[in-house]
Amino acid sequence: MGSCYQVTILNQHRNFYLSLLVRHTTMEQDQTNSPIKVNNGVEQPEQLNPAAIKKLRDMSRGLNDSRYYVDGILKGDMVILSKAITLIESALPTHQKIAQDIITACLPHTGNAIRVGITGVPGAGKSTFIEALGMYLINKGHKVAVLAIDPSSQRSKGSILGDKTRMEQLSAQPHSYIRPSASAGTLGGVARKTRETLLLCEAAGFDIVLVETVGVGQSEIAVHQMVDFFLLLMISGAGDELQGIKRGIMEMADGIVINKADGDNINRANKAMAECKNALHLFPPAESGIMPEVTTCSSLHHINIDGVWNLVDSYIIKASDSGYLQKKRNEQNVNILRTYIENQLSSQFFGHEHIRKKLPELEANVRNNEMSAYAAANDLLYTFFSNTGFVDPNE
Ligand SMILES: Nc1nc2c(ncn2[C@@H]2O[C@H](COP(=O)(O)OP(=O)(O)OP(=O)(O)O)[C@@H](O)[C@H]2O)c(=O)[nH]1
Ligand SMILES: [Mg+2]
Repeated sequence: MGSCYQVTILNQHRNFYLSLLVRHTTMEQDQTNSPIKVNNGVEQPEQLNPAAIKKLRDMSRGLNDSRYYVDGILKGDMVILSKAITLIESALPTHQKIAQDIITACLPHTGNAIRVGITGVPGAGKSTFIEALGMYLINKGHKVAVLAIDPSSQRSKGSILGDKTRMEQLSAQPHSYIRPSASAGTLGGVARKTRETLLLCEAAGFDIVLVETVGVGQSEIAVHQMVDFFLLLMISGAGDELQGIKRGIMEMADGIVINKADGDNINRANKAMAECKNALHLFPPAESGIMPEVTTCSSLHHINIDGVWNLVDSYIIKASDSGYLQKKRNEQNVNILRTYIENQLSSQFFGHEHIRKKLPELEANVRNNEMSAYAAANDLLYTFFSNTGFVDPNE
């Protein structure tokens, strides 16, 4: 019974307060007459996690709005540039799609940089040289981007980070941008990503792009196909047979620099320079019509870095005056198209389940002379094309 009584009292109280509340709200907010003291509103805490909301917004922006990236890149925003390069490097089809949109929109703003490829045997001093040349160019008022092609899986992330510490001064400069190589993959894939990164760097206002090859063999060809000037860095005394540098690579070079010309190494460096000059005379004339120059420098002690740059610069002037530079870039574009098609066809062909099943048997037949190579190839090609339509790699 007692509890019933309590409930009635409570209800009476509640009704009384409710009527006061109604009166109060109809009193046109006249607080002086209000029997209830009105406190200032207390802000409600956020119901949603702002960090998560921002992340979602960024994600949807990332996936939908290439404009966000393009605007940022054209303003020279390095953070946005880095994010866009990460999309280029991503294997996710949605990321690839937006990356291609970004590149297409940036294309009209590319082509304004001098593109220099740098190659040389391991330990020739490429990273040290890039640090010295980069600092020299920054001091001359340039904006310098440094990229690398490294398709080899042997090189760990650690040594790429090592490169960054070797470029300590350069990486601290606001007008420099150093991007280590895209993670290991096929050379074709890594080269494409580096080339696309190069284009975005140009759109972001970098007027000199240095591309270091840190692989061996084929990566030189990949770099050669994306630069205006291909520089071969050599050292003296590392063997008579031109340090295992293949003749083909020397032939590709637009200029050769003998590095580490310092201390008691200067004489040897000069001797190596003379040998190189002689060797170059034996090569057929370069397609550019410009004879490759040879010089020496010390990257460690910053000796003759300006001389090396003059060599690059005078080549660029001659090649653009003759129209060769434009022709070379146009050809490079077409080469990229062809190489990309070849890579796609090849990976789709050899990756196809029917081919993977059939190939070992036909290879064995060919090996044992039971079938001609052409017949086996045609059999496989027929199998492939009769079982496939075009597969968009971005789908
Ligand atoms: N004396 C002297 N040593 C140099 C010079 N340039 C580079 N070195 C040294 O040579 C070594 C190799 O230099 P790196 O710049 O790492 O050579 P790299 O070609 O980038 O080497 P990888 O990235 O391994 O292919 C380092 O110990 C440098 O300090 C130079 O001009 N003179
Ligand atoms: Mg290096």
